[in-house]
Amino acid sequence: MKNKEDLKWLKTHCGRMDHGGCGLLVGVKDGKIARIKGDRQGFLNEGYVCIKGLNSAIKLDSPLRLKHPLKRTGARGQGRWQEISWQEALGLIADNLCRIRDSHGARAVAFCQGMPKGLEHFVLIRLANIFGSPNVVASQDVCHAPREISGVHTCGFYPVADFHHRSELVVLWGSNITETNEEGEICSLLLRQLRQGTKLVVVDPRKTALAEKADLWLQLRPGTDHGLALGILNVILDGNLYDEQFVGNWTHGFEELKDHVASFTPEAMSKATWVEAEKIRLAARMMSDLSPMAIQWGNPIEHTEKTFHASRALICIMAVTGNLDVPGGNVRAREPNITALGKFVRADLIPHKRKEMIHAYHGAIPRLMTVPPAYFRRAVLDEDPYPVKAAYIQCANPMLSYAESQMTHEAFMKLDFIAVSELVMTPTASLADVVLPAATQFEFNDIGHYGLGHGIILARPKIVEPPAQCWPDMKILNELGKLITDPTLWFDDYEDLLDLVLEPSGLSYEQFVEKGYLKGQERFKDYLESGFKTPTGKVELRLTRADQMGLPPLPTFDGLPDDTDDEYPLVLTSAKSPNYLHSSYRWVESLRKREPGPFALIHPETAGRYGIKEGQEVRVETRWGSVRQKARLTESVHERVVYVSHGWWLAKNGNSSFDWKSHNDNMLTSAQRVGREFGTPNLKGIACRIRPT
Ligand SMILES: Nc1nc2c(c(=O)[nH]1)N[C@H]1C(S)=C(S)[C@@H](COP(=O)(O)OP(=O)(O)OC[C@H]3O[C@@H](n4cnc5c(=O)[nH]c(N)nc54)[C@H](O)[C@@H]3O)O[C@H]1N2
Ligand SMILES: Nc1nc2c(c(=O)[nH]1)N[C@H]1C(S)=C(S)[C@@H](COP(=O)(O)OP(=O)(O)OC[C@H]3O[C@@H](n4cnc5c(=O)[nH]c(N)nc54)[C@H](O)[C@@H]3O)O[C@H]1N2
Ligand code: SF4
Ligand SMILES: [Mo]
Repeated sequence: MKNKEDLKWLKTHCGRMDHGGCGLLVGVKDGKIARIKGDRQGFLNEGYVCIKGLNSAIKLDSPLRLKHPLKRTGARGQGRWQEISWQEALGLIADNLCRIRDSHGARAVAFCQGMPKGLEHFVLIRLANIFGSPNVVASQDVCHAPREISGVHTCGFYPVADFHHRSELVVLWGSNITETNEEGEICSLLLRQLRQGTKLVVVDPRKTALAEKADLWLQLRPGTDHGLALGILNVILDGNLYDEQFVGNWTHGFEELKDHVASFTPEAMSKATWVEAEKIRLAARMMSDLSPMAIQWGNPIEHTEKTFHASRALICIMAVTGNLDVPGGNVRAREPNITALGKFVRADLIPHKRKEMIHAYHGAIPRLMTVPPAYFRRAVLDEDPYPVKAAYIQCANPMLSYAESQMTHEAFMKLDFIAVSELVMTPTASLADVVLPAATQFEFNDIGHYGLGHGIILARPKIVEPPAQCWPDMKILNELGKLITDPTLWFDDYEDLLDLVLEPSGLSYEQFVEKGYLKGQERFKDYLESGFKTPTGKVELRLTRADQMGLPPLPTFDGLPDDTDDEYPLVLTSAKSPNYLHSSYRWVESLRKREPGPFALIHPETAGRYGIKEGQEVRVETRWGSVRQKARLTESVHERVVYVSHGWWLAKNGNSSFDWKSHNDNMLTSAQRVGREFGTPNLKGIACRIRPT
């Protein structure tokens, strides 16, 4: 145990272990991080810190970290590399990207990002825009675009749960924030409210810790969120349980929605969702009686091809119960006085982007600005709608994170050129032509939460030096930008990008660090003055521009994402691990000790039926593929539901080759059929079966 006195304590915010957000106190000794604890003054966390946060500095000293740029010498994926200088690495990338731009156009180069980790995501978009490629590929198809963009079309903004003001009711709809803390909705604020008497409804197929605490737990069939939301809407509208004044003054299409949901009775929806009709009625009554209500909506509503309907139906519930943009409800977070996203990413330089993005040719929803991975890979494999030949990838492991990993592999094997910026060698980096060693959290100055729509940005100042040859992604992109685009649009020092974000605030980065965070003005119900930012100025329960946009005008239930049958009688789903971020950090020993391998949650009755014992390895199969995981028997899941662990891969032969097939849940998913609006594949609610191996 280190003596407290030996340590120099510095303040920063956590990042890159999830969306980030917790204020941290970091104890440093001899240039190394020795301890981490939660900062009681943290605006979002009030001293809380999770297990990933506590372990987040250990990775910095891992012997597995990449320390030099690498050039592929053998065949793609063979694991033969040569160390090269940064100059040579950037030169190689520049030559190849420019060669492909000259022969196939800038749009043949894709810029790929995983979960946005910090400012690097927006610098990547800036680079793509200046380079002239409309194709920034991201996981938004299954992560936040459905919520955000359905919100923008329905009510003119992205309605986020407001935990900073008291709610009478919180509904955790497919969101397990004590374990995932998504987008900085840190659980400490919610837990405080629950202690103070806020009621809780949990919509989750699994009895989570919060479901145990809930006043009402709706254990739905995975992938039927749209059906459940419509059943609740039916009760609210049919029983006149809605906010008459708000509905009368501020909604468009109410009567049509009411007629439309008349057939989605609790009884009908109970069959589809497995939730008892009485519980659907009770949930609807609680949502109408208890005000303000905040719906904290999670990833699973975005993990089926029906996500547009699920997102729309939930926004309709927020609206008709009068909970949009009220304190303690679902609010439009006002941004602080900082540079607008469009200006930062130089959207002005690529006016044809909306028409030229790959997904525009697939009729995706307007305002979706990143390419869904399913459409990206079709462009590579089938040249549909046009060829894509190169990918620059940062902060992502698509071999694990995109649905249908086989398809990702085929696409990457076909690409003419791949560059990957990473911390360690991964299944994705192993397929690259050039691999760049990235600096990471604690090793450079960064800004957190920019562009997430929560009305706040967080200072993440550097705490320690990165290894000599590891560069922050922002620096890599700034230098690459000078080589492949107009150098006058880049900076001598990449840190000027931080100042560019802060410019309107009048603060330097150092002054921002002093403050810790910047928050937008706290204002509610702007619509009373200026209406909602939709074509009608009202919340569009029925979308007035639906026909024009080729979208369904009303949220509907047109069936399950996937049907079970005798061959595949069980239903597959998943949840994030509290110990890892997606496929990241399996190589951090302290985390690996906590969770050594992948496991599948199975109900004991079901396990018994298939002759499966606790801890035994099972094969989980869908119509698309099969994986092996260890059985963990638990009554917290329904008898017909199986949960698989997400994101597992293993390094073999001293880290020169990778097993990305045997345990990876995206071997069980398919990207062949996707929801047209967002290009979203089914990750949840997939028919499956199990057997002992
Ligand atoms: N089946 C299934 N698929 C899913 C999901 C699911 O629940 N089920 N979840 C989806 C969701 S919500 C998301 S957001 C995506 C996530 O998709 P990804 O973001 O691709 O997920 P990760 O596996 O975390 O990969 C991130 C990689 O970035 C690297 N990294 C970390 N820090 C840095 C850095 O500072 N610089 C660089 N260059 N690299 C860094 C890590 O080592 C890691 O390999 O996956 C989606 N895919
Ligand atoms: N520890 C950890 N934290 C993370 C991440 C991580 O990988 N690990 N990833 C980060 C990212 S990128 C994101 S987007 C967020 C996601 O954060 P969340 O939205 O909380 O994500 P999940 O854990 O996928 O799902 C939440 C809950 O949904 C339940 N669930 C499963 N299937 C269904 C279903 O069909 N319907 C409903 N209603 N519920 C279902 C699961 O049992 C789980 O309890 O977390 C972020 N934080
Ligand atoms: S909840 Fe997220 S931001 Fe907070 S310590 Fe954990 S990983 Fe970091
Ligand atoms: Mo995500």
